[in-house]
Amino acid sequence: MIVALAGGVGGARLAVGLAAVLSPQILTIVVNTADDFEHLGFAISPDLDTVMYTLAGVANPATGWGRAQETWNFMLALEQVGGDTWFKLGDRDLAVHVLRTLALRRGASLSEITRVLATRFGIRHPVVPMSDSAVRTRVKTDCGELAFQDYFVRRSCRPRVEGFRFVGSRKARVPAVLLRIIRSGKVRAVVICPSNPYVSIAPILSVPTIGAWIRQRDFPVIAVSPIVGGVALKGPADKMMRELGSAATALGVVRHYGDWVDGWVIDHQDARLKRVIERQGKAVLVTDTVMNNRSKSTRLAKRVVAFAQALGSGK
Ligand code: FO1
Repeated sequence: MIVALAGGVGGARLAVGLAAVLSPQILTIVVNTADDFEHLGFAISPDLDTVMYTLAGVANPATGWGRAQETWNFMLALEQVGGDTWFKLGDRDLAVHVLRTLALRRGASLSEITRVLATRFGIRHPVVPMSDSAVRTRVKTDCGELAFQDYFVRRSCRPRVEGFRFVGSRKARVPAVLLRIIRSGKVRAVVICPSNPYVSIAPILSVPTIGAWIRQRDFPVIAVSPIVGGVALKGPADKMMRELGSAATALGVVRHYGDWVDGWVIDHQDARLKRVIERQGKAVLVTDTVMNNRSKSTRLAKRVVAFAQALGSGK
């Protein structure tokens, strides 16, 4: 079995490629839920929805979040009656927020409603939240500590980041399906998708059972660098790295993750870093990591899986 850890857009795109290459019996996608929040009475799970919509082929290609062919009548009507419209909820997108909120209110777990929704979107691969209980990213900034969506959307990632807390991670309730996979001893590799190391991947690793499992692993962990040519392909990862004193380079990401990762996948643009990363004791695969269409996602996924298998046989 192969487990992929995914957050927002970058993670979703590699998840699509992995799902094209691996069967639902082999691949499980574990998704960050620390961006989740309650808004207008809805339980919102942005990264679960980005992964689900992207796998289903209905994600908005421009923004990476929300639905394609979206309309905004609800937002317009809400604005006319003085509602909060800083966090945009499209008319199609609303359907998932309503069903998830209703299910949670009736006592279903987040992993259960995620499984039901993914099935209804025709997704066959397991998409599993990292926790069925609330874990919330708090962003420490020069404007004080902010809730994640306040920092990310309302303030457009402008505040200077000083650190993060993942409130609730210590007592996070790992979904049963993920516990079974962890305890099965059948996992042959973990793939860390090119998501934001600080606010997409770190929250997943902060869940004690998941973090301990990966630390004591007997399989290779492969990570695809979210930084290409010194910039994040999407989102604030490079800005966060600079603000936290890391070099916003593929090497900076390697150093940031440290000994969690055995093999690194970096883009051709960063090929000059291969040797210095190998000197950190890592295996390195240099390839095209820019996934601007599904066939490139699939091609990258094929190479990542082959890389993982090569490292696994050596382990
Ligand atoms: N991101 C924005 O920058 N502006 C928005 O108005 C916005 C709305 C939104 C609605 C649903 C959803 O699932 C995601 C949404 N996002 C929006 C993206 C979201 O903040 C990010 O996807 C994650 O939290 C970080 O990956």
